[in-house]
Amino acid sequence: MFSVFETFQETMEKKQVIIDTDCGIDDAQAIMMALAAPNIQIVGITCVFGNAVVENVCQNVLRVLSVCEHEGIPVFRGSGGPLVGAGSSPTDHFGTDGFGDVIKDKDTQWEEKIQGEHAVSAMIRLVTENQKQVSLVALGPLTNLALAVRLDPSFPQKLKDLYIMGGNMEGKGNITLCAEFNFVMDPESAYIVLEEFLCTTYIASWEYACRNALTWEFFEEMINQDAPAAAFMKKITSKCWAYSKEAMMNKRDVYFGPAFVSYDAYAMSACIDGSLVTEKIECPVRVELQGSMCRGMMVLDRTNQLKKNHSVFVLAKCDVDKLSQLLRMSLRQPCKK
Ligand SMILES: [Ca+2]
Repeated sequence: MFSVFETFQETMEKKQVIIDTDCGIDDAQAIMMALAAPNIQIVGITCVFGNAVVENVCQNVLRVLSVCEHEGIPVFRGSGGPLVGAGSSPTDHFGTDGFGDVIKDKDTQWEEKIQGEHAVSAMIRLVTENQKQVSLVALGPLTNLALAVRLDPSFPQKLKDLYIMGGNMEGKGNITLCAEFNFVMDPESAYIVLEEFLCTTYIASWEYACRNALTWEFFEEMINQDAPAAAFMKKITSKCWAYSKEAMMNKRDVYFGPAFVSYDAYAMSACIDGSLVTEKIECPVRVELQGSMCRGMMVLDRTNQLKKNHSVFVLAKCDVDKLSQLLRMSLRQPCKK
């Protein structure tokens, strides 16, 4: 016997989504959010280096799917480094394994659970099979996306739309003076994506996340819910300085004041519920590739000096109550979907 709500969920048309991720703690939160959303169908998760080496990223994604009992979603291994240069080693932002270095029972069979197809090929195939129906949510360095457009120049126009967590709108950096982590890890890929992906694009920048931050009290309430996903999130944030109220006091305080910010959740939440974004700026953008201070910085061209004929939506304000609700629900898993 189905309830009215369950019947509604089953008949509702779902939004198809590919998640491209460098799975650290906030990616896990964003993936869980998508898993919990009744209107979202994840058709594949593609992995990229970033918060950890790509092998760790793959394992982290598999673990999130296992905690939420969604092991059937295909996971693909993608780029292990940026287009240019050797790339820097992953930061200790979320520990060396991306999940706060607290997980001891490693899965030695993880490689058998990853699809044989490369992430970039899978991305192109899934989008070609379902043209104009797939939303791509990019939560890490944009290397896989840049490679996809090089392999198939029509890839962007086959997408329904693109959501990116990355870049900055006020020139405030979180890893270098002026640039945000995902863009800095592979500036050339970020440049290619913002020049060549002419599909509808939404960008959740570092400052957008910080300006729409939540409280540490909310964070405590969220991770202390009685569900396996909440317990998992509590565990991986337990020793991570980026989730330590005390450690972050001095860091984020400089620009934005003390608060809890789950970066990737901002891009994912915009994909799940567009009404959650209450203000956005429509303008062309470009990534700076030169310079000793600004390499990797995203620049907003609000006066049309670049003469580009493609604009993106840079997100500016969000409904934090709606965001809180999605975050809260994301940790009440596993649940029937
Ligand atoms: Ca990420």
